[in-house]
Amino acid sequence: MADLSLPPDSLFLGFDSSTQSLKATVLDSSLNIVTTELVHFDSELPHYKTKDGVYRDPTVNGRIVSPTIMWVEALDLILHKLSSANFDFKKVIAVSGSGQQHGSVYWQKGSSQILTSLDPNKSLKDQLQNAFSFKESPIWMDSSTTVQCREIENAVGGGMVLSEITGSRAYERYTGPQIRKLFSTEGDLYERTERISLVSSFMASLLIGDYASIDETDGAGMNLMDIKKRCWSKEALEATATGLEEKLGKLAPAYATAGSISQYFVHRYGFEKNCVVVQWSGDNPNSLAGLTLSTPGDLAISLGTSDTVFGITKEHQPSLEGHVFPNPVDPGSYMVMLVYKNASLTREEIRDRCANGSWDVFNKYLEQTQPLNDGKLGFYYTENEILPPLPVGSHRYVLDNFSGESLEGVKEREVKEFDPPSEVRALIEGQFLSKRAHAERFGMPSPPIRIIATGGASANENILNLISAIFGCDVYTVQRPGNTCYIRTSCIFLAYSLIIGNLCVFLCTDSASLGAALRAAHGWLCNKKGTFVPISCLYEGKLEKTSLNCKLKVKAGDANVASNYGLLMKKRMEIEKKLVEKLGHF
Ligand code: ADP
Ligand code: XUL
Repeated sequence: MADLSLPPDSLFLGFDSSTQSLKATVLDSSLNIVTTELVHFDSELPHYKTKDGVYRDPTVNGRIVSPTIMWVEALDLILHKLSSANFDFKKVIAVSGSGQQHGSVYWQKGSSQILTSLDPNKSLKDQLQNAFSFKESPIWMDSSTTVQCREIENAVGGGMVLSEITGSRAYERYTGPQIRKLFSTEGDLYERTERISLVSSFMASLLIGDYASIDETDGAGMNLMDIKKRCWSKEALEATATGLEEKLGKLAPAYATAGSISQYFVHRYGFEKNCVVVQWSGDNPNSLAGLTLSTPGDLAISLGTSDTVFGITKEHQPSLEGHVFPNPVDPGSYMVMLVYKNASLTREEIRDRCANGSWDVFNKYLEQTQPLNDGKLGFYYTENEILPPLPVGSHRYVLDNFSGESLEGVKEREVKEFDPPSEVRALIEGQFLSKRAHAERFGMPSPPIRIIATGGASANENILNLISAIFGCDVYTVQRPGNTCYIRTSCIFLAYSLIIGNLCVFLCTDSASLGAALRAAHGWLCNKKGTFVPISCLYEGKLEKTSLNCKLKVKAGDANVASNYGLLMKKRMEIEKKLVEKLGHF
């Protein structure tokens, strides 16, 4: 039998360049976590003056960007932190990473030259300061490109046609509409751009000291790639901007090697020169890998800056709702996903307004209120929402005559406010009723066999209990690491956790950087074998002995409760439909 083992004593480094932080997870050859690290943008790089890692432009409705150079500085800082903790970079034989999806970076003409000749005695930041034609990267939270979305859809024959070609209709945050906006409004800067990267391929470019390809999975989040042929779509390119194909470079499969680590990192941090950099991909696709999601009946719910619901399918069925991406670890299947912009930051807003800024008080309110919230339903949007497409605003309703048993005679009445405990429950029930409703509408498993929860808010057991009650199934989370480095890293996380008002956030929940480390090992193996090998070869028969093992957190409860929630969900969707008709931006 072919040897599919990983070299003993080797390490695999995975990053997650997300909205609020850069995280790192290191796996050993038994796929156990040996160390983790984190750079929190707002607090550790305060000179950029970001809030939640971003700038919300007060002058342009919906424009949300991040300073590109901040991500560059964060990479040097996280490696410096690992180095100061005596991390042995020499043992790392492969690196990969996750990027927040859709965000884009614009390399100025001549930057390739800078990238290939980085001086290890100087910081990345000092050398790349002037490498970008646009200094601010549009990110996934941006909603300023509705005009461009409609233009692109119209040019290819409609939203459904675009979804059939690329896996999604046009979405404001998707990279194609973002590029079209910059091309139409700042044509000279667009002209001066020699390469456009996604956050994922951008970070990989820094590591290999050259332009890295966009991977086929994250590439599907651009409205530019033909999802079946996995190449740039001529129609989509033409509908977006001129001269775009050469600025995008070639696509590569997620399991491919982007290149060897550059001399910069060999000299500055002590990496081995033959350490490979495996293609980076999107954070959600890497979470899918890290959660070892392979059963079509399983659903994952990621509760981070965005909330996402995702699963796998064998078929690509075009739809006007949701997204389809190639599965980053299985060329034979797809990843399907729903995305919510009002997620952790909206939960924080209500925690701060109603629960004295404390998750403990927030949780107490969830405990002291009843399932179905006495018929109180809330819609809370602190950012323009993706799903449903509703603008910033809050809407509260009381359902008269609602017992949970039937909708007969039930009428909604709009109200101005709820008491704080009901407000907290209305928020959480509302967020997950919406996820259940849209997941069912999108054809995801109902009820799922199980849900695997991940992301910062999956540390909250009260939220996990509610997910289980609403979906009517068991809820699992990724197991926490148990090793000697745990104490050290937990101190770092403790510091960060105190900053954001919560304990133990990242000890067990970052599946995106975990998935990236796993994909580093997978890419290394594929490279060694010279062909694709199924990722399951890495953990088959020994999953429970690795840090990838999921742990049962909440057992499915009373089926009646889930069925009553089904009725509340139906009513919520009726109200949502009316709100979209009145206020929706499509
Ligand atoms: P991202 O990767 O998108 O930057 P994370 O997955 O790291 O985001 O999640 C960060 C979020 O986790 C914070 O914004 C915070 O609101 C949320 N969070 C952390 N702990 C809790 C908790 N106990 N209850 C609810 N939310 C929490
Ligand atoms: C996915 C999306 C977000 C970002 C967050 O489509 O927009 O989940 O990936 O990092």
